[in-house]
Formats: sequence, structure tokens, C-alpha cells
Amino acid sequence: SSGDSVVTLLDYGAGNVRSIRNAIRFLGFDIKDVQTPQDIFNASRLVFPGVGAFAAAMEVLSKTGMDEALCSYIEKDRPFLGICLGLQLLFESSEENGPVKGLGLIPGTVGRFDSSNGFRVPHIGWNALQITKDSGILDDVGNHHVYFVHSYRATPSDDNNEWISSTCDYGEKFIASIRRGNVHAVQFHPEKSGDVGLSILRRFLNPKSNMAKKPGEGKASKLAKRVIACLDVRTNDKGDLVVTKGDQYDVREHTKENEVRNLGKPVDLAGQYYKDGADEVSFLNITGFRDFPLGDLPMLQVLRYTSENVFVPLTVGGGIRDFTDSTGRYYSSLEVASEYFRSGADKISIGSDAVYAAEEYLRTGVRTGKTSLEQISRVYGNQAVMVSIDPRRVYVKDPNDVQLKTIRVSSLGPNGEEYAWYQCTVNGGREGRPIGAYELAKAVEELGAGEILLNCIDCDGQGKGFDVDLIKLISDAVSIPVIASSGAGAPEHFSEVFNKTNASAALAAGIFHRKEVPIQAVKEHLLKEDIEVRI
Ligand code: 1PR
Repeated sequence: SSGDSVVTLLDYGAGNVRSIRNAIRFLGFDIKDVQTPQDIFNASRLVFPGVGAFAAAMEVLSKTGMDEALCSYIEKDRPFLGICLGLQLLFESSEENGPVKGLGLIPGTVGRFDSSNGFRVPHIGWNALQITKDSGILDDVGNHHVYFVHSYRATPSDDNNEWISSTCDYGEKFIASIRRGNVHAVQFHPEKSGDVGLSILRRFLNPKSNMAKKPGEGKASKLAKRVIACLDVRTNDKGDLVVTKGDQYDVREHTKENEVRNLGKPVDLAGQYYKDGADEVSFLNITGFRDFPLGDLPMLQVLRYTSENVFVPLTVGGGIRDFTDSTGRYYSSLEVASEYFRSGADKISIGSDAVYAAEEYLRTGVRTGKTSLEQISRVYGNQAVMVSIDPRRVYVKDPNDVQLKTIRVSSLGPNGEEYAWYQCTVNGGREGRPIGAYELAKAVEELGAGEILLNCIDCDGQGKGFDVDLIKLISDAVSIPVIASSGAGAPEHFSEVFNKTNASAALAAGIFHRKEVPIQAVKEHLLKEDIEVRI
């Protein structure tokens, strides 16, 4: 019957559920949205992708009567799949801005990861599952990596043990999935876990496809280092949106025409990198600082099309700030970010505006709560907010010459300088600011950034390797994940940055665009060097 192809989705409007919609449609199913509690009772299978904060979600659920409908649906053992917060809400309570009461179906409290044991919070990235019982939908997923992004987690106990179908290790053992009868919930994101994740969804949506597969033998055992493909996007002089790539941020060809370098089409390249095994894809709208991004509909279109076929996390950056357009209409940075999320982004990245926010915070010592960084992370969670830093190396003879944090450099400056600091820039590297990357990183962590994308203008496009001095400095200074960027020219550069720094991920652009090194070759090299990656 036609009902067999319909999936009921509980979206209470708190954030981005476009990814799960895309994945369900990709698998050939139609979606019916829950409008009333009755729609829950009528569902033949219900997907509940919780997003946003625990308390806000519970508030909406109880105001609409969905809480009771959900409890009774689950108690009747009807087909259910909760994702991320959709798992956490099943527990008794959460410490997230709480304690806050949950649906109380599973014994236990959801608490925050402890970052004091050296594990970075949020837990972002591809981690391994330890399957503890027949889960029905996880079948052959043991020992594969799946994508997590969260700061809170439920932990196993004697009281909830019967529910647990898999756990994950991240400094401590936490609950990765539960199963009882037809009721499933996962802490990770199957809709962002590539083919492995799609197969989990497929088995839930179509239990007949469950042909008792034996668990595949994988090698996954812990959080993998991520390899990220980055697409710098802008409109060229003909008005087409293109992927470009600069040398030290200069994206023009040095010919008579001085045109913008064109390395391909954004949607096509993103799709290609997904197939090639990229763990994440980033789009940077590099002229967003001067062209208002909501006026830039092609970029939103790029996100919409890309997210239909790319099932790993997508980040978008460029132009996220408050803005007044030529008609005098005011847009808050939160509206800009919301539009990006609605169009398919899983994370947004803030560059220039985060520099101003950090400067202000360091000057006043006050967190106003009004900066784009604070507002967006409050609404969408800090795991959804990345800060992109565009620093330039400044050599000094004597560290006492500047008030900012300096480091001893591993190769001397042009005049024999032994020290350097890293000056933050805004507007695509065009303007230097009186703040260093070190000071910025620490400030934005306090303001709510969940991750740092660490570029380096000196190394960008040079293919000579990452700036290990800089990346070590920053990844040791903060406890949120740091993405190393700029300068990758060979697979060895990736192992170098992972061996010598605490970076969680490494990003490259030019070598992938010019097809000099395939993503797979980078991963094979890392594996050979005993660095865990997702295959
Ligand atoms: O300031 O919030 O509007 O954000 C603007 C964003 O655009 C920032 O994230 C900034 O890094 C980026 N951006 C601005 N101008 C440029 C440019 O190149 N002219 N690109 C630019 C930044 C740097 C990296 C690059 C790596 C790897 N691109 O993302 O992809 O350096 O390159 P490689 O592997 O080829 O060395 P806002």
C-alpha cells in the first residue's frame, strides 16, 4: 500500500531537520509531518530527530501534548527512531541548563561530557560503536565509524542496561544507541554518517531489508581524525558562482584579464568529494563580508542541492553578521544563520564578526549575549557554531616587543627573528586587527564557539604543509576541536599535523580541486601511519 512508503516525522521546529528529510527522501520514502498528537498515533513509523536544547524541546512537547502521545506510542512498541536529542529526551532528566525533566521512559540522567580528562567537548566527529546486543538496525555496523556531534550523553547503568544496544568510548563509555522491540534511538546521526548511516536508516524504514547480515569486520576503535574538503565559493566576473582557490588569499589569475580563478562548480565538486570519502564538506562564501548572503540566493541554492545527495556534515561560512539592506530592512545574524541551516547546513562558520566580538569581550570582560556567536550558539547549540580564523604570521625579535602571545618559531623569520605572533584579519585577510589567533581562540571558546577552523594566510595555497607551530599553539590552548587548514600539498602533511599537534581534523582545498592527491590517498597514508580514519 502507499502507506508503506510514508514516514511520519516529528519536527517541533527547533532547528535543522533538513538533513534527515533529505536522507529519508533519498531512500525513496515520503514524509508526513506531525501536526497534532493524533498524527503520532496514526504513524506507521515515526522518526524523531531532536535538535536544539533539551529544555526547549521538552517545553514544546508538553505544551502541544506530544509528550503524552510519544510516551504512549513508545509504550505500545510501535516503530520509533529517535536521533541525538531524540534519544536523550527518552531519559528521566538532563543536566543541560537543568536539571530538566525528560519523558522518563528510560532510567537515567543525561549529563555533560567531562573535558577535564583531555577529551574535547563537544564530541564532534566519526567514532566507533561497540554493539552490545542485536539491535535490528545496526546489524553490520559494528566497528564502523558513525558521526556524532553533542556535548551531553547518557551513560550505562544496571537500571538501563536492558535498553542498550551499543556504546561508544570517548574518555568514558556512553550510550550510543538503544533498542527495545520496535523502539530504536541513536545518539549519533545516521543521516550524516555516509553509506553506513543510510543503511541504518534503510533497515529501520524497511525491516524486510533485514537479511541477517553478519557484522562486517572493520577496524574502527576510537574517534577518527577527520579529512575535510573545503570549497571557497564566490561569484566570478561573469556572475557565475564558482569554486575558486587563492594563493595566500589572492584568488585572481595573474593575467591581463585578472579573472577569478575557476576550479569548478560547487554542487558537483561537493558531491564528488562526498563520494571520494570526505568526512565533511565546507563552503566558504568568501565575499560574504561585502555581499549580503541572503541577497546571495545562489549560495543558498548550492546548499539545498548539495544536501540532497551529500550525507556527511556540511558547514557554510561567510557574511554571518547583523545587516541592514538598501531598503533599510534589518536582518540579525541569527536570521542569516537560520537561513543557512534551513537550506541544509549542519554548522555555520563565523570569521570577521567573531574577531570583533572577541576584541570587544577582551576589552570589556563582559559577555553581552548579543554577539552573533553567542546568539547562534544559544539557539542552535555551540556544536553548530564554528569560528574561522584567518591569521598572518608576524615575526618579532623579542617576545617582549608585543603584548600578545608569541611563540618560538621552528624556522627563523626573514631577518633572523626567532619569535612570531599570529595576527587575526577580517574581510578575507584584507585588514589586520590588533588581536592574535591565540587570544581570539580562547575568547571565542568562552563566547560559545564549538569548533575552530584554523587557517593561515602565509601557508594558504602554498602546498608546503600546515603551519604546525600555529596549530600546536591553538590546539593546546582550547578544549574545543580545532581543524587545521592551509598549506596541504601531500599526504605526509596530514600525518605530520596529526602527529605533532592536537588538531582533530585537517582541511584542504587546492590539492583536491587540482586532483593532485585524492582524498582516499590521504586516508590510506594516515592508516599506514597508524592514525585512525574513517574508511
Ligand atoms: O568573515 O565571516 O564573512 O567569513 C569569510 C570566510 O571566507 C572566512 O572563513 C575566510 O576564511 C574565508 N575567506 C575569505 N577570503 C578568502 C580568500 O581566500 N580570499 N578563504 C577566504 C579562506 C582559506 C581556507 C582554504 C585553506 C586551504 N580560504 O579555507 O580553503 O587555506 O587551502 P589550501 O589547501 O589550498 O592551502 P566572514
